[in-house]
Amino acid sequence: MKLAHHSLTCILCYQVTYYQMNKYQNPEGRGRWPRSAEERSPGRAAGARGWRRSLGALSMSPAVRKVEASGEGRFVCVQWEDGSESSYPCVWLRDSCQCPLCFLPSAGARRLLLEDLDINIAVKQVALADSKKISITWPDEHTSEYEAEWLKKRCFSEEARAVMQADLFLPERQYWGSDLQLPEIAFEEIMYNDESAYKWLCTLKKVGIVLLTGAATRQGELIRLGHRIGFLRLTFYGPTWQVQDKADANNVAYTTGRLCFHTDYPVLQHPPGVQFLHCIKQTAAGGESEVVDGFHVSNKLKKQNPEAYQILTSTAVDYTDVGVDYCDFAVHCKQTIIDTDSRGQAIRINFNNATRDTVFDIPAEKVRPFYAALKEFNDLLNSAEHKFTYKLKPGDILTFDNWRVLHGRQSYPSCTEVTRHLEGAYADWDVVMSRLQLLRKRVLNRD
Ligand code: OGA
Ligand code: NM2
Ligand code: ZN
Ligand code: ZN
Repeated sequence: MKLAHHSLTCILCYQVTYYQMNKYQNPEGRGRWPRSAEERSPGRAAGARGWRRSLGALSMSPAVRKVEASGEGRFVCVQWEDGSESSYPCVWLRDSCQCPLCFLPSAGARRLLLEDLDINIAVKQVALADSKKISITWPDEHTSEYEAEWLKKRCFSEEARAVMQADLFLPERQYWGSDLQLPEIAFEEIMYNDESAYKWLCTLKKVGIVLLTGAATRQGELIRLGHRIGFLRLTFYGPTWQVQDKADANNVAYTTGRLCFHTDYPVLQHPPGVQFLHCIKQTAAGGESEVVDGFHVSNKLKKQNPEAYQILTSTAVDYTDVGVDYCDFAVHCKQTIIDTDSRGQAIRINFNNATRDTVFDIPAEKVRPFYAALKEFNDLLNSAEHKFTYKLKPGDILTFDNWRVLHGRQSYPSCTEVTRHLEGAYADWDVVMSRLQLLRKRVLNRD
């Protein structure tokens, strides 16, 4: 009864499905992906090789030569015009049905419930609707259609998956040391020009640091920058925060003292992914900024002293921050100094020596080896080969990956007047990556 209704409705909706699927996936109904950025604006796409590479992988408008069921109907095998083949598990095909009963196009989300998915499902019939579309009839007479291009992108081969994942997560990294050529873009450019904003965020993801120049030397510019990407990350130090020498400072950053290499806010379970430091006023003497590529140094440590690396990637360190600012706070958290992914690659550094707690929840005999490992990491961070020094000028906004780049500052003379003032703010990588993907679609005409 339910099934009959389901398939009937599905057939009735078919025209709608077809239209909505296209609208969702390719609103302007283009037959091919657009030209490269370089083609569209010659000379403006310097450094755009990365864009073209990913475009190349997506620019195919594949045609299907043949489609058939295989593996006792548990797979659908697509033979492409170029001779290659892709095999799709039926359970995934059924789960991914794009009809209006199974999929809500306005949300781009699955309506189908897992309860209603038969994981042993096999196709009843599979056919080529045309060279750009396949059609499947399921045992309950429900029918599904899949566009060739949509299928090709979702091919399960290792290579195709790698292309798709690279497109979604932009994992490419350019490691650097003291030789860093600090990437620079004019602040107003990224505020009003999508191509510049796209380049800013691509570089921020790949290199981990970009200097924006020529901002007004007043508070509030980071609020504007926050609106440009979406929104800023609020913390206990406020929506934005003022780095200057303060009486009864509630953080070591708010003194004139030297700050050794750190990432901000490892006391939060999800430390801010991106940090902005806007120089409003700079002291004549001292106050230079230092930055270092924490991922590059982690790789070095792993090679140089695997045991130290093992300690720093496995020891949970206690952090604490107690005080009053935006509101009162008493925060505690455990973090490993170096977070790694399932393949052992460093994905986040969590190190601020100032907020590392005196409470240390490890057996006494492991304490000294931990300090030895941390010292070795710290020595590598500070080596002349790895650290890059730059003195911010009023109007500069340093933007950097707070999960990757450790930063510090040299001390400067204390004075009754404020001689140095930075406004700071955070953003989450979720928000930044979201803006990056939207800009990419717009800049590359891919919406
Ligand atoms: C901070 C910080 C750097 C500086 O506020 O966390 O690292 O140059 N400031 O003052
Ligand atoms: N400030 C700069 O981990 C930290 O305490 C970083 C945060 C005070 C907002 C400093
Ligand atoms: Zn369906
Ligand atoms: Zn800091």
